[in-house]
Amino acid sequence: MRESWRWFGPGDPVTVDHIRQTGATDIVSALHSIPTGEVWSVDAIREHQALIEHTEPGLASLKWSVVESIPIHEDIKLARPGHQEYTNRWIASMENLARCGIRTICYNFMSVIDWTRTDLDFKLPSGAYALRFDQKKFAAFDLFVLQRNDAGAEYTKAEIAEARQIHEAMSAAEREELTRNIIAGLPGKMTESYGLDDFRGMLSRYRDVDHDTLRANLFAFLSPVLPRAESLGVKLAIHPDDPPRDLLGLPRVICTAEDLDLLFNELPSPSNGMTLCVGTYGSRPDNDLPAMARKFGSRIHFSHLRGVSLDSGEQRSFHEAGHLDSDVDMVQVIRELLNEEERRARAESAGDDIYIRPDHGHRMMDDIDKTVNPGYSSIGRLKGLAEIRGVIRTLSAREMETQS
Ligand code: DNO
Repeated sequence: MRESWRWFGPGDPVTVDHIRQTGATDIVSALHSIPTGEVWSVDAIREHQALIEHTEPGLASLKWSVVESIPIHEDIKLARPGHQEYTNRWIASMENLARCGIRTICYNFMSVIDWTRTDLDFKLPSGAYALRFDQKKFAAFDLFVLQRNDAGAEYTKAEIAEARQIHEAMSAAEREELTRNIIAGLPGKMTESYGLDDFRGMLSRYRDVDHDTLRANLFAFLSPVLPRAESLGVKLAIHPDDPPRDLLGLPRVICTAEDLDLLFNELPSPSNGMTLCVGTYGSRPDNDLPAMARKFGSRIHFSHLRGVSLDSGEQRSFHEAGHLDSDVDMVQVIRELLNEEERRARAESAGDDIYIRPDHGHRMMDDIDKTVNPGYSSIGRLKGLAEIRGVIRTLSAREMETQS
């Protein structure tokens, strides 16, 4: 298992030199300043790579091993006329990355919004802060801030009444903050930031796009991408939709084991892989994470290790829990990933390591008063990495014992 760490580039308050101190060996990064739909040139990739990989003598080196993510243009998701040109450009970026030795690429197929939370400062009993998705607040936004056409039909009368109360109790500043969190911005999102009107416009373009259509558009995108990826030795790792269900009337198609079955049955190329984002898949109670890790083992090229704790009443609401303290049995998930690596080693699939990263972390201790990217503070992630590393070492040592 290769320990990686996400770096957002030169503006990231957590620097490459800080990351080196965590003991992680690999970097997950992207060229966030290049607009969606433009090709990542070899020069731009090399420049970013040098920022990561240039190492002072005597220091441990880091390698940019995983891209998260090359964004996919909305025209591809909507299969609008001319979308093939955007697919060609996506392929050109992939080819340029491969030329620079970077061959694991995470991407997602979420429309209009990327990963979504309602609260960035949810206070935990420890005094640290976590990210949270609150279904009731989300409904308040959808129904009374956005006032989306047709939204009313998607909620029960009781839900609408509760959302109205929540909306009425919020100050103007709170409403603005909720709006900002949802439409403008979490770090690493692969979609544009919008004002409310543009946002409504973007949503309306999906009015006639149902699950089957969006899935067909995903498959149509992958059809020319996968053969090229295969010939370059590139592994694609689709990230699930977070949270894993329809939002704002948008269909979402990478949410469950059934969705993954459809994807891999349709396009069995070995380059067609996935990011096992434990926190995202774990945000719905019907996803059994250890079983998914076992079932899709050979498809997993990258894993985000974190977990959520679902609210006991409204199970569509959750907050991000400690890495080993969520509703998911993380030890069991890691055991499955180690088993998969064992299997690959026996099959001599050299170089087929699974990259893992501690995904998100609580904002805690010295980070509370610092400006950090929501979810991407250093101390909380370091705590997560340390816990995960302990599990990996312990399970690996036991495995060695049983073999000898
Ligand atoms: C959140 C992340 C997302 C993810 C992209 C993948 O922390 O998991 O930013 O990187 O959606 O394409």
